[in-house]
Amino acid sequence: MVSVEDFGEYETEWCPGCGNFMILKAIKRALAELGKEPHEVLLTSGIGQSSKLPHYLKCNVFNGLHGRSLPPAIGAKVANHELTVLAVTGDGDCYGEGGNHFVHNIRRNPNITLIVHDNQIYGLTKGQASPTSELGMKTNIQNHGVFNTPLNPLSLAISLDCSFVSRGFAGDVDHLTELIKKAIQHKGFSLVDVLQPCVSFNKLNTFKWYSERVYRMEEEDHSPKDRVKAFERSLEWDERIPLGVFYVNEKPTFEDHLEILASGPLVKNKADPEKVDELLDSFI
Ligand SMILES: Cc1ncc(C[n+]2csc(CCOP(=O)(O)OP(=O)(O)O)c2C)c(N)n1
Ligand code: SF4
Ligand SMILES: [Mg+2]
Repeated sequence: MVSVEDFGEYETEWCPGCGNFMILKAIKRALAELGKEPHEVLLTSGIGQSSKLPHYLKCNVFNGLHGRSLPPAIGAKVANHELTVLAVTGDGDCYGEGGNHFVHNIRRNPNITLIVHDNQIYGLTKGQASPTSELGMKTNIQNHGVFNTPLNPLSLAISLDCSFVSRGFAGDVDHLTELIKKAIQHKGFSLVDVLQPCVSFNKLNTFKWYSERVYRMEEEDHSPKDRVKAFERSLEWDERIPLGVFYVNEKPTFEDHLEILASGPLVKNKADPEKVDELLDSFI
């Protein structure tokens, strides 16, 4: 039986009280409750406070460039589709610098889970506006207030017909754990956007601010199969902010289209040097 302790306990560089701690806790709990062994899991990330998360649990890890958590995730998934692959990223890393990878991997639909620590700020670089920062929020750089229209990741994902779209809150670890479990179990590209207070640099979207607004969508109240309703729901913000699974659309994954994977993971194929020679010769 797998336990949370199997994923280890490490010292972090996060500020005391940061929402990242709860996301780490929820990921460990979700993996343990699903019975995933550390060696069966790969976490990829880019650059940011959020992207440090894979350093703080025991499993396979690839920490790459800013905005680039998804390319190694899909590469690894194709090489070994038996791996449980999670890309862990921040709102800047995923929706800003990595925006093109976000859009096009939704279209590809690899069977991976994307967890976005959405603190509505660039935390690591000390508090510049990110794509999800609120209009009017003042920062050291945006000292007259943010005037770029915020990006709504859920609406964007639903408009692209993303296979699984959800939102959690770092202040509700039980609910977030269940969401991450559902996202991992879903076959296809699964987005978990997590509202995560940054206690050092985002003085607007605090634990109190989120707690006063977030609510769990109940199953009888929302059907994730209805794309138009899901889109409408994704527009709810300000006074009330819904949490839960917004949209689900089961469809073939990227790996399903790759016939070569039908006989098993590529990593289990024995290398045949003669075939490599034949291939190289064919280019002469
Ligand atoms: C190409 C590139 N541009 C900019 C940076 C500087 N940089 C590093 S982390 C970061 C912002 C991270 O913000 P986010 O992804 O929201 O993560 P957080 O720290 O808030 O968790 C920036 C701008 C970089 N490392 N590489
Ligand atoms: S700067 Fe913000 S996001 Fe980064 S560790 Fe500190 S509180 Fe967390
Ligand atoms: Mg951020």
